Amino acid sequence: MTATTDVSERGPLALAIIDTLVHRIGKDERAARPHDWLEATILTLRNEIIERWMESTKAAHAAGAKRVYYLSLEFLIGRLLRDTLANLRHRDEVGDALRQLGVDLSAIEELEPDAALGNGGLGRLAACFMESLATLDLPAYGYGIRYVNGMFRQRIDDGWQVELPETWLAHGNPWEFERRESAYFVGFGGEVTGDEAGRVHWKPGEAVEAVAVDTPVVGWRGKRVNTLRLWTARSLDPFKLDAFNRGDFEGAMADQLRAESLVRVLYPNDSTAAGQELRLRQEYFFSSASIQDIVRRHIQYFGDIRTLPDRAAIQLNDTHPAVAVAELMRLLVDHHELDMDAAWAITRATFGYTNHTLLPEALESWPLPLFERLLPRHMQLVYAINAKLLREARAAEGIDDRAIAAISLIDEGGERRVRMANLAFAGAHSVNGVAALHTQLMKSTVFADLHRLYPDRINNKTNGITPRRWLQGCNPALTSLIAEAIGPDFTDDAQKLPALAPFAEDAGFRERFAAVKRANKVALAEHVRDTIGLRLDPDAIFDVQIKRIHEYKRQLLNLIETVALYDQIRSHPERDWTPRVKLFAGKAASSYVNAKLIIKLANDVARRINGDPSIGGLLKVAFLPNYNVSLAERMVPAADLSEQISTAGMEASGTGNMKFALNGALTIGTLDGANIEIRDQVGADNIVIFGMTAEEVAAKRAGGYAPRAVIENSAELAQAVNAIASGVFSPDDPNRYRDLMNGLYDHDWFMVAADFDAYAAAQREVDRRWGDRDGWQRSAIRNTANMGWFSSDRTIGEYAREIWGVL
Ligand code: 26V
Repeated sequence: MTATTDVSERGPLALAIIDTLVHRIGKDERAARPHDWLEATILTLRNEIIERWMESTKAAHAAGAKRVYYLSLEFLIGRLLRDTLANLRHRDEVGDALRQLGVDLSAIEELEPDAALGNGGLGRLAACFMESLATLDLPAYGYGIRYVNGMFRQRIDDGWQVELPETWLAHGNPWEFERRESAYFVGFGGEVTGDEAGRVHWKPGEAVEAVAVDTPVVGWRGKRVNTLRLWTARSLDPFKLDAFNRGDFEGAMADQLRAESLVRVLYPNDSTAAGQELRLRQEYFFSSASIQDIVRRHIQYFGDIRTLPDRAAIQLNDTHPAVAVAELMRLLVDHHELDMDAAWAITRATFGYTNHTLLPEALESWPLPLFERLLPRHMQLVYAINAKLLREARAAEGIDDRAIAAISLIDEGGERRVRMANLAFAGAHSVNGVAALHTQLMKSTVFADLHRLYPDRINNKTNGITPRRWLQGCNPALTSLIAEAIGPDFTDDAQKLPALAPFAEDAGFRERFAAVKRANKVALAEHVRDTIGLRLDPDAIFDVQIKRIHEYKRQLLNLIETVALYDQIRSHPERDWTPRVKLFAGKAASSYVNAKLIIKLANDVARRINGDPSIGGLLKVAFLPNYNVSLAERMVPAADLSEQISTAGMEASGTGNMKFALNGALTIGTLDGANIEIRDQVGADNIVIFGMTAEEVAAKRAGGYAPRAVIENSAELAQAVNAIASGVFSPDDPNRYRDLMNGLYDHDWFMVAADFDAYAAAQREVDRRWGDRDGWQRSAIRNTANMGWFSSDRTIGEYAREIWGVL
């Protein structure tokens, strides 16, 4: 890219970008590469943000405002440039300035790496929440870890997933500010002693320094700029000069390496990752630094630690930061010399806890000896808290020994373990689920006994998504069309979207709505052709399942149904089949063997079906590599059908389901998580629901489920399962899927067989609806019109009023 336009036509913004390029990056415009333009643009934009950022902080300080602190080990932000420009209403101006310099803004936006500091839904939710907090003008900080390597990059080699390190910081990160002055000691291990005055002293055996790195978060219309504060680690004595001078270069670096290992990598959310020492170290590292920072700010502004709950609300994003409960207790008791009861009252009034999963393997607990070795003082405090908790429990009515054992912070069954969910529950005044069904299940299953003891604590906050990224940003054509129909007010308040509903009856509007979808499909088809060399028919149904690969999410159900459909088309080519494109994307945790095998199956099925000329292109299957936020932003606007087919009771909420429906896709889904509330909003006629309810799943499990009989009773299912098991899709290794398919016969934990016939019938219902073109478009429009409620602005409003007391 070189400047081609007349230099005299350059406006002040273009000149500012050139100035940044020369003085900050050290290049002239002829030498500048596209990445240099990206960096110069971000750095120039940052200058504008900084002033608003400082204003936001000053105003909150002056008002003595209560601040919200969102503690999360994951923030799946994706790219920032496009959304930041859009929120500042600055995109056209910056686009013009760059054009004067011969640079294409969209092209450099595509060069920005995704900040992939999260696994999936939980991390993306944290990112949507940060944007909504700024949009609602609430003073808030996100706290997390600045991982050097975020979520791995996925390559597909011969159909198999290969994990490559993700290097989002390779070109530096122009968004961030390192705050060397905001640094804290974080200790591990060592010993605890007491003095004559009864004070307790913890002398850690090792310590690292946590250093703050801040990223600005700009709300809609730039109203407010909040801070995402991610911690990086430094050794206290980064370079032991004496060792170096003796020639012991490795010894000199060892401490630094140990510190760096803390922030090196994001843990995958699979069961093998659970219980690893480095993970607990990460959890304590970022919780301790964050709590120290919050307490320091409170003392600096307000002087008295006892008013903390009036000025700070700390939300725990799952149990990953639950050790923060013990850390705040430690600071209150050991440093601020409060007694246990006073400290406990402050702690409970300050924390809220959000649960994001009921899967038993994801409920964190730490072997007691490990917890004690790493955090000896916190162990004592956990015992002390537990004593209080169990005293309260014993005094309550109807709590027997079994309930006491379930409530205890210590799991005594087998190897003793510290239960982080119980600690978070006990240490918070609010405990919330993320969709109505999930919250109900929290009360009746995992937290049943704690709920009986504290019946007012559990509450629901159904998840949401930011419409700035997930409608306006990713689907500008649909945004313009909606604005033409109902005016632009919906961009300030997504709950105005229902005004679009009457347009479902307007034939002209339906055509334009369909044309936008088709253009998005053409764009995605081009991307698919460029990345995996497959040609897609944009007039086929684009049927999309994109999410982490997990057995409970049942990509396997979709694949088996795909095989059954393929078989049907081959057997009955004369029937009036609906052309379909099955699109998959998602990452499997590297040690999750079945998940990786499911990716291989998707690719094997794709190769066979896409290469079979006898089905006349009626069915195509594609697995798109390296699913991330940016790929989702391409796929969501192009989907006709959204696959949300988890085993009922297992998906806490889902948020992908919301993104698709907002962009006019119909959902095929089970009555699980937020699907239920989506049905309530869009209307049962505009969604395709199938399968067992959570209650039916539980009853079937309890009653002894026999999948073999189910498979043998369904000709279509048996045919598909046997074809996969016998190697029809893996002639190079006919046994590749034998065990996976035998698992369906033997136990079928996720009830793929039990739901198969209902799912296949639901897919034929989708075909039928697609055949009624007007009916489909009506439904699509009603989906968009009725999804405003799922804006994360609504969700954050509820947290703010009902948990944090800040609205
Ligand atoms: C668990 C573990 C355990 C082992 C160590 C690493 C690790 C990392 C994350 C997790 C928890 C995963 C929980 C989660 O992502 N839940 C998802 O949260 C979404 C937002 O609320 C929700 O929409 C999804 O349904 C839910 O699966």
